[in-house]
Amino acid sequence: MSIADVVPAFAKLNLPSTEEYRKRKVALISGITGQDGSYLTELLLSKGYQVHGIIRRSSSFNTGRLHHLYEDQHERPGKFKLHYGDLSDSTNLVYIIAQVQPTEIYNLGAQSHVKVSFEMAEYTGDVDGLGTLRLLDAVRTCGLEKYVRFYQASTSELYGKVVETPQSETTPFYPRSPYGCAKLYAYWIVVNYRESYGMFACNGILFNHESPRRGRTFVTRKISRAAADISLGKQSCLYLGNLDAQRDWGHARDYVEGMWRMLQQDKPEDFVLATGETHPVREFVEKAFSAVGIQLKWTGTGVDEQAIDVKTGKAVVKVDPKYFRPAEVDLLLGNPAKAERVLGWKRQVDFDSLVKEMVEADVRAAKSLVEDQN
Ligand code: NDP
Ligand code: GDR
Repeated sequence: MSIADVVPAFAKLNLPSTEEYRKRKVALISGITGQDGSYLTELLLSKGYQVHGIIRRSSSFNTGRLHHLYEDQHERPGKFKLHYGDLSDSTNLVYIIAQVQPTEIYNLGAQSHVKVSFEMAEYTGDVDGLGTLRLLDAVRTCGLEKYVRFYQASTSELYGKVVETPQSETTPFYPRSPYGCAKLYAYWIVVNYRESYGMFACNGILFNHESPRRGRTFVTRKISRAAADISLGKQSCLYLGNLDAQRDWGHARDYVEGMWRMLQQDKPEDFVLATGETHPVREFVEKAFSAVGIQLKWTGTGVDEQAIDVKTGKAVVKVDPKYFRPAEVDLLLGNPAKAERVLGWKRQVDFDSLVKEMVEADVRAAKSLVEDQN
């Protein structure tokens, strides 16, 4: 029995066959204001989708990453719409889904910062874990479980403590943070709803992906901004936590293409998206500073480790233990073989190009800010 059988309002939705329904190409994105949301919106609009996004009410401006698209939509009305909502509000999710009647849902909304999740564990569990359940149940409440394709933003943080490398779809999970634990619940509820209700629901287990639109408190963007600002004399020193952590870093634009491909398959499956390379935080620092012409020399160990600008002799990178995490994920290295074979997906941007693009964008932004202030 579906909701349409018991609630008259839903019976009025008058749904066509699944084939007819899917021809409409209507996407709903939670987390549309984030890094991935903005790239995914660009991709889907370019493919002729009507794109709807869920945004949170905020006292400060939170649609900066979408600004260029929003302006453009005044020229092409009806292709892009934002709805106020929140993954903690079930009624609101039901209302949005009933209104939009999406063919594809991309659940990218999350409290996505691992370190913050130790401080806001319950909230992270609510939004990242139960929020996924709420969205899936909202689909069922609207009687759309056989109509909607569902993408879940799962993460390499599920692997956590190293059990094996490279990590693939069959590697056991061992999360190391409240964020990882919340995403573990989300991963399994997606699998469960797929198996229980025949939903087309997929987990994309994505390794770290970055871009000039990356949030400023994630390590790559924190480094690229600092390299830009230090080279322009606007900052003197960058303080970081664990320099030894190793990550498999790709470009966000490549990864949203993989998300879309997962929902175009004949059957729903889970996929790892990764580059198959890993690099320590320290190497990202070296390459970023080198991109602005600063060569570094490392001295000291542990909390006393620092990087000296070879030309000036000044310390430009230092360790601050306040950025250490109660439990760390030491090494992530993904195996994207299944995605390459089944989806025909492959990352396009390599590590060096990623670092260069991020640093150059931050140098441009810092210079234009200086010009604005003059
Ligand atoms: P961001 O942090 O840039 O974006 C998160 C988005 O979620 C923002 O739009 C944010 O809104 C929204 N959001 C936060 N809380 C809520 C809530 N309670 N209800 C509704 N929306 C909410 O993340 P990314 O774009 O980098 O990542 C997208 C998704 O992919 C996330 O789920 C993340 O956990 C996951 N992921 C990311 C990876 C990466 O390397 N980037 C790797 C693997 C998984 P607002 O702008 O208002 O804060
Ligand atoms: P991560 O990304 O935790 O992998 O989660 P983040 O960039 O925050 O950290 C990567 C590694 O760098 C170390 N580190 C620091 N991290 C931050 N943020 N700030 C610092 O100053 C710093 N110094 C060192 C961290 O300890 C860590 O080892 C990201 C998020 O996008 C998640 O949502 C996503 O699921 C995973 O990637 C895959």
